[in-house]
Amino acid sequence: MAEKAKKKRILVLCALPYTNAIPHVGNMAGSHLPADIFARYCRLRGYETLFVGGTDENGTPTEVAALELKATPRELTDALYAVQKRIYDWFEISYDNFSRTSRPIHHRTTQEFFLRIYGKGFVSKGVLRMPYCEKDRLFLPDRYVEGTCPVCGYEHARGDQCEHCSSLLDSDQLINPRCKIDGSVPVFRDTKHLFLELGKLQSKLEKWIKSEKRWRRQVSSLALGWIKEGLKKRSITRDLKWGVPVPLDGYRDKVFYVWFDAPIGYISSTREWAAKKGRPQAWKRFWLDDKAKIYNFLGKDNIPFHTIFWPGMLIAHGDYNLPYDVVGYQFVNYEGDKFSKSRNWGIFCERVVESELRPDVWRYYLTYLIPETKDSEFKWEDFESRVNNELVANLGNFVHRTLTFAWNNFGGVVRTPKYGEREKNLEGRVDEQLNRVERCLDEVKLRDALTGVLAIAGLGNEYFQSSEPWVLIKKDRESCEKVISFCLHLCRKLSVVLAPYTPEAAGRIASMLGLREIPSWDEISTRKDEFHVLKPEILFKKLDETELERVRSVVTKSYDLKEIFAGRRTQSHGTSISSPPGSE
Ligand code: B3M
Ligand code: ZN
Repeated sequence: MAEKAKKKRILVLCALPYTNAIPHVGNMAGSHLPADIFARYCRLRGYETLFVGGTDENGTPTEVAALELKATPRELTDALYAVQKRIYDWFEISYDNFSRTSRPIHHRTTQEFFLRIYGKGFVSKGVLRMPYCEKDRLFLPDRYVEGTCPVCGYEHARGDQCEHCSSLLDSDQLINPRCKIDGSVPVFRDTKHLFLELGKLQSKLEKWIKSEKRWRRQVSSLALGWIKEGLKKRSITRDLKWGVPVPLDGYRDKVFYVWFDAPIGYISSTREWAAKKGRPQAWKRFWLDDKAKIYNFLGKDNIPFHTIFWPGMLIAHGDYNLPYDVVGYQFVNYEGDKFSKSRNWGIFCERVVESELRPDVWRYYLTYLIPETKDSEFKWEDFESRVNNELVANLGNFVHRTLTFAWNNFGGVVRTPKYGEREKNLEGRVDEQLNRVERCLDEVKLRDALTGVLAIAGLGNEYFQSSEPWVLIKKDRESCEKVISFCLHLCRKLSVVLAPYTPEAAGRIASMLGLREIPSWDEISTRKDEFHVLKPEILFKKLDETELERVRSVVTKSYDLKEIFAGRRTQSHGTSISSPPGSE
């Protein structure tokens, strides 16, 4: 069984954030964190695992942001890539490679990809009526334009997609279009473009989507909804300067549409990883060999692109693996409303790194917010109670009381005696929970799995409490050692199952248990002859009102992009984004 499990090959991909969209904790809980938990689990299982991502730096989103900051797209993305990278590092998101779609390897990969599908007849030429600003003498692509959604009537739909109903749009479909920058009404003019012939891919896509039984229902039903409407060709080029140039005569002054090149970023980031490893062909193990299973983690509004548009591109190309699971999530809200940077409503990652709370505390609570089947909501009251009642009073307490007892009463050295009926029964109940954790993690039900982890700590606490080792130590040292040994083995198990969620705490548990490292998943039930425990330290501190208020006042004030950008640009070597000039 273990041998077979080892042979799995898993590629974990997280949707590439736009460089200028510095994440809030909802973004963290809605893609990076679950992708990381899953990747860490796969590594613990001994699977051949690769987890890659990067920043999505091309096209309109970047041009618009740069324009607003009076910077070049290059300056902007250089500065903000560093900010983004630092945030994921702080949260211990264990990317094996975190690339940028502005890098040459990505340009090359995108152009090769395009030429291939063009050669196979999946790209057609055509003319688009695009909004054109007569004042600036420039075509206004997708995100420069907003208007009313023709599908649901939402008034702030973007030229490429309605954020409200997720419909994919072209800007000439918008009712009452207006320029996003100055609000003026654009005129429409013809311009030559290239199109992906999605219609030609419809039947293959439909067959594929219907055959994928493990997807969440909300993902399949959204995807099948688009199929039912009938797929139409979709433009893949834009009249912009910043992006991947189109390598085709007659179109060389254009760049690719950002949603065309961005998903190819998954491949180029894998290629970059392989090149950095000095094994330039190794990326093929994940993309060309169908033994590899690809898991895509993404938010709700990215679902159509990952179930239709990108798989359509992959089918057109013909060589690459399609996603095995499209783990599409719902939305995370904040205290009864949507997150909003402009209204300063939410918790912002560039401030969380200054919160002086361990990343694990955030990771723990954010795991509960992974919107697996429905929208979730960050609530401070809930944060406080989960941290204090679960992380501190259940998990932390069990580990701490066990280690402290072993340290104070056995000088840290605890042998493993023969266990009795009681321990064997309890072991059975623990194994049930372990199986549940494993099953849930395999199915990417990350929150349910964490509930199983807590249940194990709960069983440990019950056993410790009812065994009264503080009484036993005075009259029956041997029985007492049995209880503590059993609890230490439970702590060891916890260090394994906690590792995907709270990696730092899991590592500290292992090291306080005197282990060299966190055991692998296969060794979870191994019985050790004895433990040599180190002097225990508190695992997690209780959050009192004052501390909570302090944290809250730090993390709920976002820096605006201007401050962050200015802060980065002036510190050429600094890694800190903690004090952009003028923010104090
Ligand atoms: N950057 C959209 C987003 O951040 C886009 C994802 C690209 S994944 C290939 O929501
Ligand atoms: Zn809509």
